[in-house]
Amino acid sequence: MKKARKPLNSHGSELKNYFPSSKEIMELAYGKLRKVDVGKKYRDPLYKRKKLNSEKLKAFGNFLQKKLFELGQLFPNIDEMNPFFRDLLGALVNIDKLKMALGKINASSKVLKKIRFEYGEKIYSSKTPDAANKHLKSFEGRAGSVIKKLNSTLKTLKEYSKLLKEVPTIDFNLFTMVLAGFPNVGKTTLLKRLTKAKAKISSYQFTTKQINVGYFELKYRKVQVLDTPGLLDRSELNDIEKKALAAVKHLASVIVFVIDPTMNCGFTQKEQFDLLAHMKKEFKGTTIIGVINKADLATEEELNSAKEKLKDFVLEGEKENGNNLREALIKEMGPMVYPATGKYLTPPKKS
Ligand SMILES: Nc1nc2c(ncn2[C@@H]2O[C@H](COP(=O)(O)OP(=O)(O)OP(=O)(O)O)[C@@H](O)[C@H]2O)c(=O)[nH]1
Ligand SMILES: [Mg+2]
Repeated sequence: MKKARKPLNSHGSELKNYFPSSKEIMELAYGKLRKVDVGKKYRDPLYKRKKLNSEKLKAFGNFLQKKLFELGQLFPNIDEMNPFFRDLLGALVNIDKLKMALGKINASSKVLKKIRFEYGEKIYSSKTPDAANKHLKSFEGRAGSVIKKLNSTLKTLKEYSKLLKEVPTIDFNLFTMVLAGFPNVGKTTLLKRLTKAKAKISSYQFTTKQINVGYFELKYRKVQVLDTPGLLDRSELNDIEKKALAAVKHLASVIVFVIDPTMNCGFTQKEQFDLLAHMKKEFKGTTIIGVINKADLATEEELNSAKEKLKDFVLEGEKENGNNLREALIKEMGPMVYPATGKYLTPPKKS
């Protein structure tokens, strides 16, 4: 039975395994070949040699074919991928190059299979033990050159496999809030206020380069928080920003747009509100909760100016400790029905 490919985000642990070069693959294959022994049960020298070499060819060829297959399987099937992962993958690697590399691995595996049968026949019909040895050697040479030609392809895949380890594990069934906003406004700080996620915070812009994931419970419901890299308000996105947008576009049950009303983040209020306006246009169907963060740092004037620009807002800062945002999210999540009784755990939203 054909083994199903695993989803993109389940590759983390496997990709920690060492990704071999073509030279290392050959060394492993020769290790398999050397172990082959047919014992003493065959008396006829020619028959024994043919049997031994056939077994060696099988061990050597099978190993190479299996190894290439396994390496190819470490990567997701791009055409059947979830749209979020596809967009994220596009920001991490060159998809065409990845497809080409996987295609080469696949084609080489087929070539190996073909020549394995070809040389298997030759060994089987050898007239002398020497001829059987010669055919085995030729097979080793041909298979070796197939693997050697893959060297740069394997290097590319090794590099890509490292990048794919950055892909987060995401539960597509959970209520998911995506933190978005300019760099340095406090998105990761909010993630940490709400969840126990381990993530890096610093006073530099673009601290978050990948998507951080955390979870917390709100009225008996598990909420997934995705903290994204900072976005700038411009049409040409870099790869870091593309990841943020992929999360917002495909995963957000609600977008939490974080605004730093002070100049502490390095951006003006105007720049941030312009981005918010663009996001509102771009993601019309998704609720955006505007959070005015760093309330502890902001002056009266800065706060008032931000509040004027937002019809509804949530005030956050060190003192608020995520509580105002929690309240806003409870409202947004709507009523929760307990499946066993059909009763509401949280009261239905009044419309
Ligand atoms: N005083 C104060 N500082 C804050 C608050 N929230 C965040 N900061 C500080 O602001 C800086 C940036 O915080 P981060 O959480 O890394 O910001 P970010 O939006 O995740 O930044 P990027 O990952 O670069 O996009 C850090 O120095 C934080 O300590 C807050 O509510 N009050
Ligand atoms: Mg961050």
